[in-house]
Amino acid sequence: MVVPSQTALDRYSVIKTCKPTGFFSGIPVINLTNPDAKTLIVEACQEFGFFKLVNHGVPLEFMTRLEALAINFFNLPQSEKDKVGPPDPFGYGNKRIGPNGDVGWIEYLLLNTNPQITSNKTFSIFQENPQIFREENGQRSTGFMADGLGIEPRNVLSKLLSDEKSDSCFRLNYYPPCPELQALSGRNLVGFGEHTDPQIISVLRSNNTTGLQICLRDGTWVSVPPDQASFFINVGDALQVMTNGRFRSVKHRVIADTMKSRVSMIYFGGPPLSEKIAPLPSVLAEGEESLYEQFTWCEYKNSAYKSRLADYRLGLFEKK
Ligand code: GA4
Repeated sequence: MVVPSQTALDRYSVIKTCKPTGFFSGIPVINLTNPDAKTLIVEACQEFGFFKLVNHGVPLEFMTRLEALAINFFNLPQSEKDKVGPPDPFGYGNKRIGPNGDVGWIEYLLLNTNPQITSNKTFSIFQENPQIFREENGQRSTGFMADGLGIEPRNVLSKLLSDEKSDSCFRLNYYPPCPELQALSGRNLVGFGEHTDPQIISVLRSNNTTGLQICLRDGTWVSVPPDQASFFINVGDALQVMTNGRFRSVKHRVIADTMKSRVSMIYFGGPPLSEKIAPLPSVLAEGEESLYEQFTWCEYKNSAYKSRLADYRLGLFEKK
């Protein structure tokens, strides 16, 4: 057994730990070619705010190639990586997440999906790829969501993601293994602390390493079995508001693995900055009022960047 030294422990001391939990077998799996897909997606978004997409049409080889590029980047000498950091908010980050003191056992690259905004050479390799996440998965899923909810027109959500002014971003996360700490305490390090995503939806693809956990309605945390061939979709805060609380913005977190590194890529689909975020009229029943004060995406994003990861960000916008 590896016995960790005091210095090794000091290195970890600011990062929270967490006991491993069992795999959850109840994650909804959606096959977009299934005629019931829209109904199943709506059910999944209401109950979990989360589902797994299979038969999405993106070849595994494409994802593996992208993953190899990401690993190449994270394997660069620290001094090279530091040249494209710190993230403000875009760029390379190491342990620090966001501007308000959150930390995790993670390295990452946060990119704007609009190439005009970040024109760095390191980033340009990845900048064409969010399109695959967005078009094949994000826009198709939101189309099914709108259909399932009976929203007219069907493209009202997906249009916000494809708008040339859409405020979306792409994130590459690298979670190194943490064997020393596990040996000492039987606990794992928290890679990315619990939070909800502020945007409309997030589309995630990871390698076959465990780590992602979601919080169920009753507050229990469960582990999502990894599947490198699939994509996972998260409902974000903006979509919770647009459905007047019918869809749940899912609380989730990532625990570092003891032995294997976890590599994930996530597209966060946000609307244009000036977009008003409010329940879609066709979602509301007769006489039903919005649960939230009206705000723009820009206002919500500014407020999110003043918060800590685990804060309940929608609370500030709920009607009293
Ligand atoms: C969570 C979802 C996305 O990863 C992200 C994150 C952002 C960041 O890492 O800079 C935030 C976090 C996320 C929510 C609250 C704020 C902003 C860190 C943080 C403490 C890129 C995003 O859009 O919001």
